[in-house]
Amino acid sequence: DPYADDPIRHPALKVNSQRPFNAEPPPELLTENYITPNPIFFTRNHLPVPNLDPNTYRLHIVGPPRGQSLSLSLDDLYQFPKHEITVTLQCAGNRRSEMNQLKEVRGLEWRAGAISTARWAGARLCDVLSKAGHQPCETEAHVCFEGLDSDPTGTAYGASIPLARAMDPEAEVLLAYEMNGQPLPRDHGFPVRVVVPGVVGARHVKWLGKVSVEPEESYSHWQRRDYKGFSPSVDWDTVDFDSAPSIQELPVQSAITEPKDGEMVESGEVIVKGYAWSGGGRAVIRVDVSLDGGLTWQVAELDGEKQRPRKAWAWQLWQLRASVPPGIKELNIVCKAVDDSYNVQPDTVAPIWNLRGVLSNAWHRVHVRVAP
Ligand code: MTE
Ligand code: MO
Repeated sequence: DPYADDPIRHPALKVNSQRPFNAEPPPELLTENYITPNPIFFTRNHLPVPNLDPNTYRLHIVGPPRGQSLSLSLDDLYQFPKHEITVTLQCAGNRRSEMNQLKEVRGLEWRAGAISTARWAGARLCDVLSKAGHQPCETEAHVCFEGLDSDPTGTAYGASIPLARAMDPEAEVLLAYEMNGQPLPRDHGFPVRVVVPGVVGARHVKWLGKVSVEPEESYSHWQRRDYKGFSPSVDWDTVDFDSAPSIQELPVQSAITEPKDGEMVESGEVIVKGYAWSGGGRAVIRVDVSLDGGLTWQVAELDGEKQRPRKAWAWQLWQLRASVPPGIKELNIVCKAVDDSYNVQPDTVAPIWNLRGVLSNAWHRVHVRVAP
């Protein structure tokens, strides 16, 4: 069993698959803290978790023709200026289960918990690439990452991001060795992972082994044959993965974490809680909540670390206290967020349905009954 050496996990996690391990925190725990505690941070593994020795660990940075390749120990990585930022990480498949309800999609049945937030610390990728002699370049190029996890054929997890993002100090792409002040937990990439603020989880390569600059995107399955969006009309017989760009920055997202679907709430007043986030450093400027399925709206209170313009890498938690007039027997609670480009979420799933169930960001809906 290649998974026999996987780490022990927190019992509160809702497991979507054991081997490889994929799990999300229950919604009410997800928004209990602005910073997600490491043991309940959602986990998305495609392969067995490698067990890496920090003393012999080396990160291989391939240099350009007139530069130098680097083989960095953890101590070498600690010599670069330490950069710490709060970043929300979201899987492209977050909320896939809602797409699957409409029409079958292929993928893990994530509910709204394939998203979490941590303080990440490490070396900036641009500093390490510069040390190897790389420069921002005008022609299009990509930084390819390879994980040290691999399948039985020896194929490693891999992904890439554009060189322009990697070399931009303002984009704050990290080679992270700390998560919430601790060494990375094994499930989250020990000893080193990539953190690409504002970008889909799939590019945040864990157990990082190799970084290279290439004229083309990574040839990895997960860059080229997955994590792409398609029209609702495309099915598995007609899909052409080369026709769509890889997902990088994610669209605006929000979800309700309390109350839970199907719950009974007290009459008089209801407290609705949730999270909201947008990709590409776009800040969430507002969350609208409806208790009547979208007929009328109230503006929720936002809470969390103040985000910098163009660098809003972390989510906002939100809350709404609303009165429930007597006689109301049920509530159709809906939330939708707006980001600082005034991007909004689509009201229903059907027009964004896609065969892989990614980018599921329709208005989030929760139905509750009201206690008499
Ligand atoms: N990196 C490696 N090496 N192997 C993986 O399976 N999964 C990716 C990414 N990096 C993955 C990886 C995906 S799809 C996501 S959403 C994030 O890791 C999840 O990170 P987390 O498990 O720390 O939440
Ligand atoms: Mo993912």
